[in-house]
Amino acid sequence: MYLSNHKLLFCFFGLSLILLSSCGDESNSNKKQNTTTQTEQTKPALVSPNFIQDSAYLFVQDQVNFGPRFTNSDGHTKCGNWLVSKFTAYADKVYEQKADVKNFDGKILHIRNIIASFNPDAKKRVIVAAHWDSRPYADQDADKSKHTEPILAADDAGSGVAVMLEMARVMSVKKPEIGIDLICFDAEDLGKPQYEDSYCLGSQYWSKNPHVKNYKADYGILLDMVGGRDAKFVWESFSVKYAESTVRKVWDQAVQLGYSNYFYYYQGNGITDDHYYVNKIAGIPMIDIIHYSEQTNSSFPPHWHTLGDNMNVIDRNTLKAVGQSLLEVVYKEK
Ligand code: AHN
Ligand code: ZN
Repeated sequence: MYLSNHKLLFCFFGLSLILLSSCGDESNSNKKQNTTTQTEQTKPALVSPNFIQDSAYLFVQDQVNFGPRFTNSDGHTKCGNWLVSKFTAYADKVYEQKADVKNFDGKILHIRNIIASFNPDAKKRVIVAAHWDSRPYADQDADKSKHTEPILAADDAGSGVAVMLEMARVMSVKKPEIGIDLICFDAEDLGKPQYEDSYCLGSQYWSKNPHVKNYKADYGILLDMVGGRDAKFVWESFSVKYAESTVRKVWDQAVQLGYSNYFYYYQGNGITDDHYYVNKIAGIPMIDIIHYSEQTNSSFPPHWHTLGDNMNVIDRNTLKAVGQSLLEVVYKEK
């Protein structure tokens, strides 16, 4: 009797355990389902096609494979030809703007601005731009003996152009409603701080001589060092001065897509970059998305203008955060 009671008790506990554990399973699976549903609900559906980060990464690598690409160099000519052929395959129309301009040292630079247009006849237009030339001297390198060596410029040129190439690839499959001009500015990065207006020679030229007569765009977005690991982007002050509504639009979109670890609502310094001349000379409101660092006096990332600006600093996730946010902004425009 005692034994059978024990047996009964055992059975009771055994059964309870099975019941309890199955209840637990059920509530767990309910929770899982709820979580899944919630994630699906809070993650906004994209109106734009997918920006493939591995593809963008390879576009950085492709450029770096040409070696240094500073204006007047052999790598520059080869990379320029490659860019024209890639953009010709993706865009409706490609313009090449060639000119001779003077460098701060008096030497003549053979510059080449490359413009890839989608829906060239659309009235509403948005510019996405980046410089494509690389700096001929690593004058910020910790090793002084390297200051006259040219850099590979994976980030400081390569990343912005790579984002534009991936945007072009995606837009060739499904066109946005508005007109888009992807502008690769030349000769941005040969300047010296002590010479006024010695940077951004390609954008200065384009702003005085746009690629089409009476060219107009609603706004522009400049990309500069948009591939670095853990990059932060803040509100660069010329962008805010000339195009605050565009800054807000891009940052809000990026945050909505979950990229608040890259895009910060923080007031930064003013940077004399291509957008400065497009704003001042061409009168087109243009913002600058540029890597901001708290670690350096320059506010640029530690690899800036050093031999360290190579593939090792590039992170696909940064390219994705910038590229998908821009696509989403562009595909929402009517
Ligand atoms: C200045 O240092 C004033 N402008 C730098 C713009 C730049 C160079 N962006 C990338 N490389
Ligand atoms: Zn630079």
